[in-house]
Amino acid sequence: AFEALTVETLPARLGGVAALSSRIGADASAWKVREVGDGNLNLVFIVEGGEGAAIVKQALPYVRLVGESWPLPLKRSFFEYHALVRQEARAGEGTVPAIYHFDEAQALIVMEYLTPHVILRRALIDGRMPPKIARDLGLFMARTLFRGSDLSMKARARKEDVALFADNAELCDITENLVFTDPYYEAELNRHTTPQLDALVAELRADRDLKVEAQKLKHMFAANAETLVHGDLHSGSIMVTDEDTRVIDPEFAFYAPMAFDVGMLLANFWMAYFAQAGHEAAGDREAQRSYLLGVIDETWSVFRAEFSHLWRTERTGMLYDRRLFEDRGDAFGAEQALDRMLHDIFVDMLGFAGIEIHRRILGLAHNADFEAIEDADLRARCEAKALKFGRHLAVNRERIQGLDEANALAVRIEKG
Ligand code: SR1
Ligand code: MG
Repeated sequence: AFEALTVETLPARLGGVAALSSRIGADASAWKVREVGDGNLNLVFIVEGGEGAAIVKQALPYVRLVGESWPLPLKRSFFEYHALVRQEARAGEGTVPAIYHFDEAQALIVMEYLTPHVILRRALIDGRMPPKIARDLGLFMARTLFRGSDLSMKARARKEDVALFADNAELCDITENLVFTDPYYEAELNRHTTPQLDALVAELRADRDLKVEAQKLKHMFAANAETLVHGDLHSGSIMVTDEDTRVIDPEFAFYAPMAFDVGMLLANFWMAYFAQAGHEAAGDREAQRSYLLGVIDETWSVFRAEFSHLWRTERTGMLYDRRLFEDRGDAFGAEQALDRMLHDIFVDMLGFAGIEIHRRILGLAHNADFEAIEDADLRARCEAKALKFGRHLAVNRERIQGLDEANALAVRIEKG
């Protein structure tokens, strides 16, 4: 039966797991164990032995952030494991942590301890500018999203995978409610930590156009099983050094629109941008702002270029079948179809980004970019700008011509 690990019980319980002891040292009584989970859902242990270290991540049967009153299936660990396997196969070794062992009954994954990596969100708050993230994340998204779709996979294999991940419904339900619905009414779980925002929050909750767009985006998320998305690709789900970028925590993996991962990621970069005024002590904030806008721009262009490359070289699925175009030369219609698809991803990405920004300020799950700003007036000013920007993206996304326009708007809002 499932039993949650503790710092005390872990060595005795996992001492016999060869995949762990062979890596970190066979004498489990000498292991040093720390629980370091600071996310909303799970236990995370760093286990150090004489010969190395590993991470043990274990799901709990409830939402850690809220407590036992909110049960959550242990099976999310199964989906995380299967998502990591697929992401590594699609994006390449070294893009996610290596997996050493999976125990479905105990809902635990033993995986690579990434060091000296830090969580990207923390790095950005501290004023660091990891140089490779845009390229690494643009490639990661293009490869996982393209190769998990009907553009690449065989139709039956993809349909079977859609069926497998369909059982991750409770995690999807969290996204469907916390991201797309709760922020736009007085939901019980909502909290905004800044009373100075009350008037703006009331205005947003009375904003008919915004509500309609939020529901339209929710409909897309729920009804468009386009590809296997990470499902929670924010800057807290990425670990970095200056040389290396790893995507972690895909327990929300599900078949959903490609634009969802891209939108969530860029939203978190835009939130980091609007939070800069609250972290002046950590360095040159103007330089950090330009860096972030550059990262947003480059992530999208790398995504676009790699997606286009895969489209031209790896279209092995049933969609946009080469035979349709090849009799007149592949560029005849395939390039036109590619342009349309990238345009749709771009527009939907902006919408998902706007909604993600709102939910991190108005909903249950906040982020440290804003929460770490102690001065409530300053925090409110940062959050209000982000909310205004998010609203514009969600409502006017079809009229935004490119990332330059979106970034220029962010700059205008930031400067007031
Ligand atoms: C109750 S879970 C809240 C949030 O934490 C996760 O990281 C996801 O972002 C989810 O929406
Ligand atoms: Mg997570």
